Amino acid sequence: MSERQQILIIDDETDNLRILSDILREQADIILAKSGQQGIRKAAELKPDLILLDVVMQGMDGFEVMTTLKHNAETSDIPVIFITSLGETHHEEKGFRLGACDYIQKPFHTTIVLARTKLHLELRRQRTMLEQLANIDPLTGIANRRRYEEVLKREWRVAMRKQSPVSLILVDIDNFKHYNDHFGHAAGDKVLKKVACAFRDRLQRPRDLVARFGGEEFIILLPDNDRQGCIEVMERCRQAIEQMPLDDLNNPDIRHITVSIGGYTCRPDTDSKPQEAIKMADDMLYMAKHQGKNRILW
Ligand code: GH3
Ligand code: MG
Ligand code: MG
Ligand code: MG
Repeated sequence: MSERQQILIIDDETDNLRILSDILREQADIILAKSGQQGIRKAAELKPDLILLDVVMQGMDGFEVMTTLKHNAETSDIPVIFITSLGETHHEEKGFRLGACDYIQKPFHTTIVLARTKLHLELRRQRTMLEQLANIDPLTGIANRRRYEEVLKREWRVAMRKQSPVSLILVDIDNFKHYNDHFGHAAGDKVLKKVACAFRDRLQRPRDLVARFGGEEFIILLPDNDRQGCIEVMERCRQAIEQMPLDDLNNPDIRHITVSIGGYTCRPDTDSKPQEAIKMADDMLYMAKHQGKNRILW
């Protein structure tokens, strides 16, 4: 994670924008906004790592900007430092109450601005790294089971509220032990990566999620997708793997692998639980294996 971070500076005075960007340019890439509205737009669009926010501004003031940022899920996580001429304790208290991570008074000292932005950028970097470690499967780069279950719980609640269907798909590679025994674990790992990419490429909607569920098992979540949509995705995934060439892995004996897939669609209500839906998909997968593998069942 050596890529440069981004700081968004929101201030209605051009001189302040210039001075601050001169100071901070070495630490990060700088984005400028000359009004609250513009700042909110750029924050949502560019998702900077840190925001420096003036309070007294023409039009929308910094406190209002902060409130808007915190109410938008896309920007609520971005750390914000107020940088303002309002120096009384109750102003500072208000800033922190609204969710600021720091408060710097104008006229500011360069060294203090630098030290504090550096600290918050570093915290941000560490947080991103922890989130990756907690949510991403290191081998395949897709979501892990922990992440899947978290998203499933959230989508389950949404589906209950909207009375919409949710589909779950469980995939298991056929005879993968044999593949490993034949070509070694490293070759098996490469196959797992290719399979993960293939599934990710086959999902179309932004809320669809594929995760590595365990060893050679994958799980797909299709929010707002009915049984017919689920069957289509299952068949698309099955065919994608069956047709996926493995020639580049230097295995002349086995050029293709196959998967078995179990699917389950339901309309979540107060009596049903996400874990039960996973179990239903798993039962379907088990039957697909028993019926001869390389097939889908729902
Ligand atoms: P089936 O068609 O019944 O699913 O047979 P299978 O051999 O795929 O199933 P089984 O559960 O017996 O074995 C799964 C194998 O997956 C065991 C292990 O060698 C392999 N596996 C699990 N995790 C990994 C991994 O991270 N890397 C590699 N290379 N292989 C893995
Ligand atoms: Mg101002
Ligand atoms: Mg298995
Ligand atoms: Mg298997």
